[in-house]
Amino acid sequence: MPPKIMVTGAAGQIGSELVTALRKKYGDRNILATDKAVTRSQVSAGVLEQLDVMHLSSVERAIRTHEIDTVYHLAAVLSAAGEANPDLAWDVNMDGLKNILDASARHGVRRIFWPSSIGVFGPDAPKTRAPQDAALNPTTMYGVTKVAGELLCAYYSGRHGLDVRSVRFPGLISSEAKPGGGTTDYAVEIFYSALQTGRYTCFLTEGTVLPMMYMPDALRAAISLMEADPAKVRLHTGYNIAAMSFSAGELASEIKKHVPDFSVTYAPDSRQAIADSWPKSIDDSAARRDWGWKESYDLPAMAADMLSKLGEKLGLKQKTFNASGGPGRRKR
Ligand code: VAH
Repeated sequence: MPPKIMVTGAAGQIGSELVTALRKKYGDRNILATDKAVTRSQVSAGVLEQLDVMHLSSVERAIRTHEIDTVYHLAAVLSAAGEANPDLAWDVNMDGLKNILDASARHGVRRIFWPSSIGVFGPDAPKTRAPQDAALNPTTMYGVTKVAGELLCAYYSGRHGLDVRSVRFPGLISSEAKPGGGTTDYAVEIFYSALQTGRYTCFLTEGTVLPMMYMPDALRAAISLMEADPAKVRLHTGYNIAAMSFSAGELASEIKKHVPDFSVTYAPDSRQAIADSWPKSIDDSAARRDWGWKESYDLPAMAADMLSKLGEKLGLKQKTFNASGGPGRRKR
């Protein structure tokens, strides 16, 4: 019997691709895609339903009406937007999550996925291979909501027996919906600029190294964690997961292998301080051991696939971009 899944934040960077993957895997009729901001045509086409996770009664009604037994709760305010509006970040990221947990506990939801982030780490965490059990002292409101969210999920797991599962996503790179308000957004914007204008001004320094992951790997991580045998899911806070780490300059160089005339200048802004507070790489041995996590894309394979997919999406006549490194070669 396939699960009846509700996705919140379904119009966002992760949600838009996750809904497609879930519909393909479990069937369209078993996936309820919701978002706060939806257009009339999206609703009439049955693509999205309007749902504001800040309204508990609306969340309960959606779960009851559609007999939801599984929730992927993605609606959130990201790090840079959260620093610009900390109150909004707290309200959406905390009250929204608590509404999902309360409604799930009241209406028999079987399993919940909620994305944490490497934003939980602060400047005092090890910069290289930050461990699963590092002290979590974030210096952003986003990070505070992710630490508090992990603790809230663990509390509901213990107190109400909710099966809540979570990973600490690194920066995510994707070709469908653009991210909004993140510190790692540069790693998506740069691809559009390479193909559309041939030049990009990066808001982080050339040498800024951050943990990153290609969206196909992120979706596979979420779905395989949700399908893992409960006995193997030891943590109900957020599992560290990793795929690659690279600097803004290394990403620019990889793109230039395909777009030789591409030029990048670096003009760090307020997001640099956020990036500087995060680790450069992550130790994800717990996820590998407990539920078999392993990435498929490294920097060359991701860049080639991104350029190819974006070239098609933007209707640009581009040569096929051949991955210079095969998927699955681990780059740290
Ligand atoms: C952000 N993309 O930049 C998110 C992510 C690790 C970064 O959590 O806020």
